[in-house]
Amino acid sequence: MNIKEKIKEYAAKIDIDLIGFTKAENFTDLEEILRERESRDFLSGFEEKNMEKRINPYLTLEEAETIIVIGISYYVDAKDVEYIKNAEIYGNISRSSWGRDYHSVLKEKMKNLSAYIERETKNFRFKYFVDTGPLVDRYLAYKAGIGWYGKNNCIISKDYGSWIFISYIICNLKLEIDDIERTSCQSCNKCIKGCPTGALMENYQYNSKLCISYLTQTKEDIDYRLREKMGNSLYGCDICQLVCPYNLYVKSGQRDFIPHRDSHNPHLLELLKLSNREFKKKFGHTALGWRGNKIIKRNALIALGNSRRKEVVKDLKEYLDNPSIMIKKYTAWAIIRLDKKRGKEILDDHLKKEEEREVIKEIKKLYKFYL
Ligand code: B12
Repeated sequence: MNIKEKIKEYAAKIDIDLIGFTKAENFTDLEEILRERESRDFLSGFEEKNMEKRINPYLTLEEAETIIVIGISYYVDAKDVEYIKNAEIYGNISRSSWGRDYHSVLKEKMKNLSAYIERETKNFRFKYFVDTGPLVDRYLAYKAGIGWYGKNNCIISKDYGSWIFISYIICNLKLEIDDIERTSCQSCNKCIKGCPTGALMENYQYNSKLCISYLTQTKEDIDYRLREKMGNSLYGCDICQLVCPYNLYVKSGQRDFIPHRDSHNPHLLELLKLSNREFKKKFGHTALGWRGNKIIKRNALIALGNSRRKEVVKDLKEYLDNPSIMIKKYTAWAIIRLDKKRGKEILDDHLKKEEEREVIKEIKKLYKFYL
């Protein structure tokens, strides 16, 4: 058995669902895609900023020869999830943040796999990354034959659909490379039509600044009309994957991603009450932990504003006195969105004591927009 076969066999043994090999080289075709996105102001700002580093693997590992790409399925079977409460009063957390933080799950796999390769070869030099590395994960996955580019921008695998995380080991071993996956999306366009904010377009065009997943993560102020389209999203968005026919019959993934109790579908009013310590306990081990209590609370206020449950206005009032200006502003938005008449009464009353100019200005802006 040659070394590539051995690596594949070991990978399967440690529950790596997909593995592929591609050549380390200058990715000039990728540069075009990235420049196009940049020029249209469609990048999210969460990407690696140094363009050279994204397309030139030698800047990461001088002696790079091959990039070993792995895919791990995070699809969780319905029977393994506590009942998902659809009532508007519960928030939605996307599947990529269910269960254990995928960064640590995948890092463990990479550590294990590279230790194996180290034992089996001489002078093995390598670096591995999950999500936050300099290169473009989907591009590498595509080149290594893990899957094809879906119209929803996600890499879709024949067996696992798009519910896969990607990571890679860039190394100095010369290994036989794999073919790309020749399948491609047909003309259903369900993801493009299904995206509530129009973030997805034809020809793989995508404006990340409109993507609900981005909106739940950004610290920038969110446009009122976009807030209205966020529904009950607390972190991430799965709409363009849930509507995808390639995701209908897929194999289940690793048990690590089974969510603990209601951590995928929390009660919004309870979420608003969490202290930083309680937030850490509930979400610290998940992929959304890094975003922090305040932004997730802001998203909970947006979700409550979209809930159509007028009766929660009374529970929201206390957040107008929150020490955070952002929380005050989004509370005012939620109140007026839920109930214009009662909301105006509450906010008029609040204006009598509010001292923050930014909050006063926001309330006046809300009156102008909604009343
Ligand atoms: C920044 C980022 C985001 C941003 C912007 C997303 C985006 N699409 O750019 C935000 C916060 C919005 C986000 C959201 C999500 N993300 Co994200 N994100 C990243 C990150 C860190 C960089 C992405 C990037 O470089 N974008 C720039 C564009 C140009 O690159 P790209 O996304 O790879 O786009 C490819 C295609 O669009 C295609 N393409 C573009 N134009 C054209 C034209 C033609 C002709 C062709 C053929 C192809 C093509 O080529 C591009 C290059 O690979 C990567 C990890 C990484 N370091 O690469 C994860 C990553 C892409 N995210 C991931 C996930 C899981 C998600 C979410 C599903 C999470 C969620 N449930 O909310 C959503 C999906 C949103 C979507 N439909 O893309 C996974 C994707 C796994 C997969 N199966 O594809 C990654 C790879 C993380 C990981 N290591 O697993 N993400």
